[in-house]
Amino acid sequence: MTRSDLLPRDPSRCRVLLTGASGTLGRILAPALAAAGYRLRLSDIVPFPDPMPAGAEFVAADLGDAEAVARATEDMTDIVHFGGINGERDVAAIMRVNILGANHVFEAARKVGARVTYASSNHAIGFYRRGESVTTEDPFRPDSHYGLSKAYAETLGRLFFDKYGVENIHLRIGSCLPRPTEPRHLSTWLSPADLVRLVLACLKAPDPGFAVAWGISRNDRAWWRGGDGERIGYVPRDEAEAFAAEVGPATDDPIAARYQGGAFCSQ
Ligand code: 15L
Repeated sequence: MTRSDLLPRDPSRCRVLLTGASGTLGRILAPALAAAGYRLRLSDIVPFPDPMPAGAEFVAADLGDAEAVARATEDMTDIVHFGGINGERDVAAIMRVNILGANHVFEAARKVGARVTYASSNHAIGFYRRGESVTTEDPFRPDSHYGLSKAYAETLGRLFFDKYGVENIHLRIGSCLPRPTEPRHLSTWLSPADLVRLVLACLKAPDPGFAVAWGISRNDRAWWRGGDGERIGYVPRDEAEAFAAEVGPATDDPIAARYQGGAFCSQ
């Protein structure tokens, strides 16, 4: 039995560690989760650049440092793990921050009985062709060492649920931007408001077990189907199609144009 079986998932009863708080998505989530009533501990390797949300504290922690991650996780009911390297980089850096870092996060979650909500990425399946329908049951086809690190963390989550009962939800995020700016985004867009809805659903879900959800808005041209989004209570509201007339030209890189992961496939 995990701690979340014992406590109602009411925001006032949850204490949430947000890793990567100083990154682009962390800075969207921190004020939104605080406004929803969550007590937050923000963490990153660089200071939080915005005014601290009400009731939040900041703890610096390097994901590659197991003890620092364990300290940051003390007393938490939830870890919203958005920290890490967010694009392709050399293997050693990805291994330390994303892969070893995910191990540190899951191990810390196991020790305190916290639920993990993880920022996975579409780049775990980026080598499917555009137009091909992909479900969360389909094999990983990472398009980069970055995408491979996301596939690794999802599989690590599977292990930690099956072996230790650590609840964890993986969000295969598409392109979280203020608005779609290129044709690929008409399939992959996640609006900032839907990102918040998605993470709130993860925090509130009564019994997620192990779950994988697509992190996209209501996109008519979405390539991704199924998954646990509906089961955990995620109801997206924004639609990429509303921006179809405004997006710029398609990429002229033939490899990027062929695959769902876009430029990550040709890097
Ligand atoms: C990601 O995973 C990246 O972190 C982000 O910078 C974008 O490239 C996004 O995917 C995307 O695929 O658009």
